[in-house]
Amino acid sequence: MSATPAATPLVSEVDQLLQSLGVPRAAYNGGTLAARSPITGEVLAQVPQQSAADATAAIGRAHAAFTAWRNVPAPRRGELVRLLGEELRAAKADLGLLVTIEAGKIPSEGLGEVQEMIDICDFAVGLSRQLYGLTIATERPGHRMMETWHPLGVCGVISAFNFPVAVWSWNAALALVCGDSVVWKPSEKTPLTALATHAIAQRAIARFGADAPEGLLELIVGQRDIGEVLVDDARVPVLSATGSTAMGRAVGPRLAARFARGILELGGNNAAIVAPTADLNLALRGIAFAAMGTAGQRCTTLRRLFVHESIYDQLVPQLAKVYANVQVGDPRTAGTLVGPLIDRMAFDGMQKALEQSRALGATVHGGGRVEGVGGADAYYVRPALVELQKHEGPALHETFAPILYVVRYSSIDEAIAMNNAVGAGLSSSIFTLNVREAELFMSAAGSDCGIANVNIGPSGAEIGGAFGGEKETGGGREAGSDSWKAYMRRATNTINYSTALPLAQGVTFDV
Ligand code: UN1
Repeated sequence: MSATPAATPLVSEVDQLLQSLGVPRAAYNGGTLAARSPITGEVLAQVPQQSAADATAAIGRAHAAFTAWRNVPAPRRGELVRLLGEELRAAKADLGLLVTIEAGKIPSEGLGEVQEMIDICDFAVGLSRQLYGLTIATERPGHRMMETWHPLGVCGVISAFNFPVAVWSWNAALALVCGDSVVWKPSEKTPLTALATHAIAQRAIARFGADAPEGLLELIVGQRDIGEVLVDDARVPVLSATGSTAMGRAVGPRLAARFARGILELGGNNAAIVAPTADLNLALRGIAFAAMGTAGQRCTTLRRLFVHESIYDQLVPQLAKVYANVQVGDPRTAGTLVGPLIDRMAFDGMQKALEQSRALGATVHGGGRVEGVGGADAYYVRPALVELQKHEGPALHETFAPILYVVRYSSIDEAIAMNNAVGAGLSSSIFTLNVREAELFMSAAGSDCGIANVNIGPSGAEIGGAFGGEKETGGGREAGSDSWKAYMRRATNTINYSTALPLAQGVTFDV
């Protein structure tokens, strides 16, 4: 057992927040997982961790819950998600602040993350009356064909530190209306926001009443071993996993070995093209948010910028000025736009990528540690703008930090080819007022990513669209559009209401 952290102002504030959010003190005291704030680097709480056996037991409870929940009518299931949305609205300020403290986001982004949870709840409530299947024309007289969508089972969710609560909600809100139960393993870097979200969800369940079985929403806090239990348990037919491509490479084959569905949301190496006709003022603002927002720690963060040679010398010096002046610091300080990196590992990874860039002869603006904010274990950096002669080296891989690589291009085909010339395929964008370029970029021969935007950056998607990407991003889709189908199983039904038995394809079989 570890000691309770010393009661600094931040520790006391977090304790008060967790109390007002309804988290029992036993859930964040006396355990072995140190929950930290990247703002100061200090330990906020000692969270008890679950073992592999605990995880298996949680899956057992969730599986039992599923067998009851699947029989509750979908619109009634939607009512639970409506209550969850209500509870999230009531808790928005506190949970948003806790996201700021535990993940280091500026307040508008902390609150925005909770808003994203509320949005997906609203979407899922409507969806609970729209889980439509097709009716299908049959070739046989006196027959009817249709498809029905049924609940699938326990949905596992493994989420990352950078969207510590929204990613759970994209999955949980859909899974719940689809008739599935959920077992959630949050990042070990952000257990407190997970505990708070779990408490909020339990309030919704309590208000909903007896139709919600025990075990419907399970939370397991701990290390990789309990994630592996979720990956391997045959009672988990669908697993949503958000994290690195390396994690996906480990998870994907194990899911495939037991024919489970993976909703994989892995790395991104997102690019933007700035074309000769671009509205440069708008592009500048779009690039700044997409590349520096969330301190470069979104999977949709803009990491590569392709600037047409005719405007390079106009745009890039302006961008360098924005990079030099953006306020880096404690996210709670007014005016701060760039908060801390999550931890030392992120800082080291960033410095390594910058060294590799320098070795290639790149011009590096910024990128150094900002001293004098937080403590020795807090890592603040000035975002880096890296002018590369060629599209090469560290630009070809995701580094989860605020580094924007800039490369010149001369033809749109060359720019699109560079956009597509990396392993990841999550998000992309083009700034142009030329409709031919915009349409080409979004066409079959254009960007190969799951998200392709025009005149906005690659990050900050709304929940209404399907979210996810191709290639090494893993192919999963979450949130809006028809992403719900991954959480259900489809049955095709053929009904014969005649007295004859005509066979399909003209086959005869007279006995
Ligand atoms: C993530 O970084 O894991 O599109 C998700 C966005 C956010 C979601 C990011 N709505 O940037």
